Amino acid sequence: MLTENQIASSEMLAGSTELRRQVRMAVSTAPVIDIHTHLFPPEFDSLFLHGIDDLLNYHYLVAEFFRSTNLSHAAFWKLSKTERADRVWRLMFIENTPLSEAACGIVSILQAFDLDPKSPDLAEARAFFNSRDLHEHFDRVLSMASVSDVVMTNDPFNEREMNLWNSGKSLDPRFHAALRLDRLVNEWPDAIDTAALSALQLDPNLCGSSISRLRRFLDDWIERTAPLYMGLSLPPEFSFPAENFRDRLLREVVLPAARDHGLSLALMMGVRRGVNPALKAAGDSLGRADITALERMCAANPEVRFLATVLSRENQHELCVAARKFNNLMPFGCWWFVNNPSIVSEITRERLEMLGPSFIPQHSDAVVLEHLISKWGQSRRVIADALGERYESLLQAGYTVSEGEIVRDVNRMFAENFRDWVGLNAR
Ligand code: RAT
Ligand code: ZN
Repeated sequence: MLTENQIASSEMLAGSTELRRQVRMAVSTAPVIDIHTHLFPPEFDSLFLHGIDDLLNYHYLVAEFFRSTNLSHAAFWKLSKTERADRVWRLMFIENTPLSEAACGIVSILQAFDLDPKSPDLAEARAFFNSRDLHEHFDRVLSMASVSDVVMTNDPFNEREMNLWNSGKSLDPRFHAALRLDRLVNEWPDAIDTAALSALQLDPNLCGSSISRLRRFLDDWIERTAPLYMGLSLPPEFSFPAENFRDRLLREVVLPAARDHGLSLALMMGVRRGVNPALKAAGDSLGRADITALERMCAANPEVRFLATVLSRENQHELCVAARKFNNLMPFGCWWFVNNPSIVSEITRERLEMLGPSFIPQHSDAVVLEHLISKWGQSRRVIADALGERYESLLQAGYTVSEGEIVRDVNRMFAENFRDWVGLNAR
């Protein structure tokens, strides 16, 4: 981080070409804290996804694959992972041009490793990824993407993952946990029968000591994983307050745990799960969320810090306005269906205009390690353009910025806002 003296002594940028160049440089090299991913470190064994077969099985590509094939969903899922990857490659990269953002991302990953994006098959790419030492490869990818820290999504209801936590594996210090509470909050009372909760003898109506037992369950997982925040995704119809189990679980279990442990709560709003179950993970969709529910949560819980991202393009402006009203609300990222350059550009410009540097522009949502390269590469280009535009407006208004000030602003958005929000420095 630059000192105040360094910022003050760095040269003022009075020309627009040089200004743009400096912004691109600062944004493309800034170490970023990736605040929401689905990545795991190599020591998490089969949960650590990497390489060409995992990349081509990514659900963003799978959804698009079915746009261009007559193969049935059932027949596709009967294939092995490598066979599915071969099919996706042939259809989307050989027989068609990889125009979509997800497909273009694969091209940029191959390119980054000098692999042929027009190869007739995957032999070369497989040989390359298989030959890599996992730990070295992992370090290399983080450095290529300039990612300093990775926040995982840790589901206490995922048995495979939780067995790993229980086995006491030590974690690479660049990885941080985030406790994901979807199953608990959105699937009550079905959650009672999961392996995670079945021993707790919980009452489906949350009577008796169920609430305090659930609180202890959360306390235990908070102690075990030391999460930076708790998070959950919410359907468009989420309302607050409400007369339902979700509301009680939030009010009586999750929010008190957030308060007591000083943990932020990340709300990911507007997802409709399983719209086409035949597509499995690719079958989710979106809907416009009610941002007034988020505002009421922020108003009713001033001592809790909320992170929020919204899936529908139509909600983005409302989220900016909500953040102007509540300084316990931090908008973050351009999530999933809005993580496309055209929409990231629009959202980032809107946020800069309405919130200045007081938001977190992006997270990767990477599922496979090498996604960090494609997703951050593309996001950084778009964010640099949006930010360059703002500095140019300042220049036209009569305010020159220096290289040091640009680096300070980028660093704030790419790392410091999150660090401060979740108290990462104080840990
Ligand atoms: O964006 C995605 O890749 C989704 O499939 C989900 O993982 C989503 O980000 C989530 O965290 O629920
Ligand atoms: Zn995600």
